[in-house]
Amino acid sequence: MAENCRICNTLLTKFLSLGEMPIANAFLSKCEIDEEEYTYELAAGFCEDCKMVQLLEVPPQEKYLVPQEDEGNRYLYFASTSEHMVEHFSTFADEVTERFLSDDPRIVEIGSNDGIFLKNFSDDVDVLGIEPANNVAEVARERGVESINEFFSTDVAERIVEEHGDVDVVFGANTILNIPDLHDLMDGIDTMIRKDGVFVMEDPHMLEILKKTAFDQFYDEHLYYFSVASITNLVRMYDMEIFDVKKQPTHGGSLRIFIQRSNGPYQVSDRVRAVRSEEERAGISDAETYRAFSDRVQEIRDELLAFINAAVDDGKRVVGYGASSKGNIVLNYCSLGADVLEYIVDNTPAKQGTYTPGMHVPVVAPELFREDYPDYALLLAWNHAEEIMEKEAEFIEAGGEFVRYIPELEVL
Ligand code: DWN
Repeated sequence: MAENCRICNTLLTKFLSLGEMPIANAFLSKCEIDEEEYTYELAAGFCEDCKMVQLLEVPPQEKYLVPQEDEGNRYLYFASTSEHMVEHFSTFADEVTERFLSDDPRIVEIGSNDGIFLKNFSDDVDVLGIEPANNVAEVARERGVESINEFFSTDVAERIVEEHGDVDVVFGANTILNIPDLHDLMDGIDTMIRKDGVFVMEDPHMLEILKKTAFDQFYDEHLYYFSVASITNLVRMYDMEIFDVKKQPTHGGSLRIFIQRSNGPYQVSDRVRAVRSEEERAGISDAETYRAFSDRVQEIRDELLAFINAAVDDGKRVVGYGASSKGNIVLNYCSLGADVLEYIVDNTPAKQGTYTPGMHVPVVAPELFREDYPDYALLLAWNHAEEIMEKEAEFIEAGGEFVRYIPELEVL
């Protein structure tokens, strides 16, 4: 378990432990549920020097990118399962085309998943996805997105520049936080982007995690929880700077951060200072803020358990909605199993018919939910609440109720 910051080597201040956890995305087949599952201590620390919030123990990536018998590996998250996310990346592709592409346009995406972003560019733009999950990259290729099956590294960056040339834009959405060695990442970015090139990263924003007490963002895949404060310190080590930031509603509150070489062509937007000030007012640089966060996490658990136990005692039927990685953290941290949650609804075919890691709640298709509505549906994918509630309007009309626990317990 790391005691020192992976960015600047300062001793970390541990502030959160959610106990022994299975891998959040390691859904099990029926014959696997009797086997022992890999677990680790899910704990996080804060660096009082460079302000980076990070996981203390980093489980091996093969635990969620599961090796397959026929070689390769398999990952169970397909970004295009959400129509809102499809729209979100299409809009950003338009912005990239307008703001950042040169006459010899070239884009690389780190963690390109099923091609949700890169598929939006016209044929005259040279796009390349880097996606370590074989099954997910295959879907991207079917959509016409050239994808290489590797983890990003400086070596990969050098090869890309040799084979394709340097690039206008490197983008990573919900991926940069997964990369253990951010120094190697930054070396790779430095290798790939042109003199006037940009690096854009988009990940859950630590400010929003604090505001919403979104403790379920902490899990094995998410090694870092970024802020303008921490990323400013990281990119400065590579003679780069943040020139713009844009808040995004996705994944519970994300921040899109635009980075260029120091004194690059883009003027530094006022938004950078505004978000940085907001972070400071919220105590992002103060260890006490994180200790208070940890206390609020326990309060949410107590309230959620009290609600579910009362509902079950009252003879109500409760299910989960959205077999998200985040949901599995909540189920395990609160010990919510199949004795209280009948099943979890999910529209990802690869998850249907499996059991959740640790608590072994069965995952079913939405059709089963619609056949015989329960009383309550716990929004385990609370970040998609609007989209899910739109799709399941009939459940609400039939008297069913959605329940959310982030930012606080609420029957919707
Ligand atoms: O950071 C990550 C994000 C981007 O995706 C990864 N580490 C892994 C994954 O996290 P997650 O599993 O918590 O993501 P979501 O998007 O919150 O998962 C939502 C789940 O809900 C998916 O399994 C799909 C499902 N879903 C559904 O059943 N009906 C989603 C929508 C929108 C729906 O209408």
